[in-house]
Amino acid sequence: MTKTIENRHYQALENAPEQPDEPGRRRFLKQSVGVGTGMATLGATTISNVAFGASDDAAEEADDASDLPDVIDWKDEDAMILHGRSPITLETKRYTVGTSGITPATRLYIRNNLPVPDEKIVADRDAWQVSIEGVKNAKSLSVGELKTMGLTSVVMVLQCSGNGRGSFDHTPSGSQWRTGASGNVVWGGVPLKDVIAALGGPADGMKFLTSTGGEELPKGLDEDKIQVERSIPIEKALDDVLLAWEMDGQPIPLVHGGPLRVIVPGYYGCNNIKYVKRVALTPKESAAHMQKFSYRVRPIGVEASPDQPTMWDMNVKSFITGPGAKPGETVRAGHHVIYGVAFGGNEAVKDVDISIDGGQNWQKAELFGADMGRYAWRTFRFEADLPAGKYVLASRATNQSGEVQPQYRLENQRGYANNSWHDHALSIVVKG
Ligand SMILES: Nc1nc2c(c(=O)[nH]1)N[C@H]1C(S)=C(S)[C@@H](COP(=O)(O)O)O[C@H]1N2
Ligand SMILES: [Mo]
Repeated sequence: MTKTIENRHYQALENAPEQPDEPGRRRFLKQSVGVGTGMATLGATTISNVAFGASDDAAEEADDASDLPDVIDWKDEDAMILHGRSPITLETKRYTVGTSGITPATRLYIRNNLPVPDEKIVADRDAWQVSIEGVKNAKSLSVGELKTMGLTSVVMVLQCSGNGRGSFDHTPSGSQWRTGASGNVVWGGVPLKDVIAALGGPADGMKFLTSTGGEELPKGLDEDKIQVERSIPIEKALDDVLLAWEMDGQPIPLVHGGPLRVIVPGYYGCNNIKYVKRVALTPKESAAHMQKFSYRVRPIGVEASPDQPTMWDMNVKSFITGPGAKPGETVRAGHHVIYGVAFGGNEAVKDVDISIDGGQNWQKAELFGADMGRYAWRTFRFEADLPAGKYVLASRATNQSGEVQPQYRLENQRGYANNSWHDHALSIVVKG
């Protein structure tokens, strides 16, 4: 492997040098970001008035996803925005989300920190080995063996921590995702707690679950810096985490983590380790850079440090997906059904309010269709007569514990956790 390629991999994980501070247009909000436990409050608050209009049409047209790399040539390229080929970074276009609730594999976003492993790892899926550590009887198990130990499924929103990063004024480093680094996916596998119980239960003093990705690491670099490894609290690990081999009714495609993936319902994407080769209960969080310094929520200009909140549980969020979200789409004056998706984060969504005037007036939307459980997103609809004119359609979700989607995002260096209803509003023009 050449030096250039190594450097590129390294950079991808390190997320490139950070942008200098851009004073003046920052809004630090006193609000919970909904990540981690004991979430801190960041900075003081000044809300400046920004112009409404969150249309992402122009940007979508700029990122042509035709001629996709072989390993993902089965993706529905018309539905995708390509942010990067190496490592692969692919987003779902907002208007293609659909109204039946599930994200088909062909339209699910992709985020890889390192090159996708060779196809040979899915040639014999049942032979894939995962080392289970930090239990009384540590052992390496094959996927075939896991399949004899238990079975469950969960519908879950998979969402990248940086989803919505494209709205931040300070242009945080990383992919400029709009709404589409998210999808609602059915996963099938074995409850991790059943596997742990079968191996004698947790060893003494364990406080975290640390999972390691099975990518081959570029040689000559510090492993701790590039290893894809994340830790989550052991309470979550022993609750509803899965070791999954199936996605949307099929073996997990290679790019999405087949043969085996850790699924942490309600937590951000980065915790759902693909091609998992090691699942360990540990006394401490991983010492890998990805755990210690990446995915830390910190004020703009502040260095990353392990005492900052990490991207664990997701916050409440929703976005409208139509009508009018498709570039060039004509919306005619008359009766319309406005629709979208809403999710509660680490718990179920309770309500969605809709505004057609940029947040001045709100009315209840109706949750419709299949309720796929607390970790899934829920489709919502709202009927309105829309005379010709300009509209700013906004949605604002509330979850079961009463957490409401805020008007403004929490400003932070890396552009994580954006659930601002204002940033996700959709500007449409209705023609007579
Ligand atoms: N092994 C491994 N697991 C990984 C990653 C990775 O690069 N390697 N990326 C993580 C991140 S940041 C996200 S957002 C999700 C993306 O999952 P997807 O590509 O299936 O959509 O996978 C997570 N798990
Ligand atoms: Mo991510």
